Amino acid sequence: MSTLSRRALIGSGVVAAAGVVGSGLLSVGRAFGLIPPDSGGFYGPGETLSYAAHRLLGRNALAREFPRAMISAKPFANELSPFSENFKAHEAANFAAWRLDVSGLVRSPATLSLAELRAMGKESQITEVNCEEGWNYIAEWAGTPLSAVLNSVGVKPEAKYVVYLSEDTNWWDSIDLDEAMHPQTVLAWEMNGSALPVPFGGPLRIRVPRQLAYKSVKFIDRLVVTDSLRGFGKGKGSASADAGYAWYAGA
Ligand SMILES: Nc1nc2c(c(=O)[nH]1)N[C@H]1C(S)=C(S)[C@@H](COP(=O)(O)O)O[C@H]1N2
Ligand SMILES: [Mo]
Repeated sequence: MSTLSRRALIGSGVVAAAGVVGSGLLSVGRAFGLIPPDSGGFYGPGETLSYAAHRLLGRNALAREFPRAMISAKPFANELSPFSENFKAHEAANFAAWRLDVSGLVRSPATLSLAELRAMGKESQITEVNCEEGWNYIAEWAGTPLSAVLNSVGVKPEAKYVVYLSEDTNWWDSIDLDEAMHPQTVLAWEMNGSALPVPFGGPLRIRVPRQLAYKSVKFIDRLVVTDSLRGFGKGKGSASADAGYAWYAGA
């Protein structure tokens, strides 16, 4: 850590803020981009502390990657609500008409097929899925780096977050641009060398391996680049945060 960033950390008072996040401190934090969207609630000061510390110290840190021999023999897929008729029709057609819609604060909004996504790049990683309830598994994921998609549509300078949504579930979430541009954040379409199975989020699932698995939303069909999370749900940045979990779920 550089002296400058240590000084910024201490100088902003964020480290000492756990119990005392006042409006002055919040505005300093905001100026440094250190205030998460769910900072307002009971756990707000703690969330701010954790997010600020990670953002200052671990911007480029990598999620742990594992050797191939450690891939779980029986990965566990979380139970899902029943699929819509629309989703079932896509599945029956092998997702040929599945599209990822990319909009918001971008220069060239796009609607991308899986083939177009595949053509934009492939990044593989053997990482762990960590559920907040305590279970986990290791798998190999491959897909298009989210950074490749964002670079191709052109993110406008005022953008701060990428929101990802799924028409088929009410699960949605968002990450800041640092996390979105991180090399391990991928739009995965492959798992353990095969097309991503539907129970694990096929045809397209975001993998955010530096954070808990609830951030890794399945069946992604829409990305919205935005400077504010206010227009989404209750404004806390994700369905999970609206339900009381932390928006920033870094381990
Ligand atoms: N669309 C959607 N994505 C989701 C979920 C979900 O219910 N629906 N569950 C989340 C939670 S809480 C976890 S722990 C992981 C589980 O991933 P797995 O099914 O690959 O085990 O998916 C996350 N992504
Ligand atoms: Mo979970």
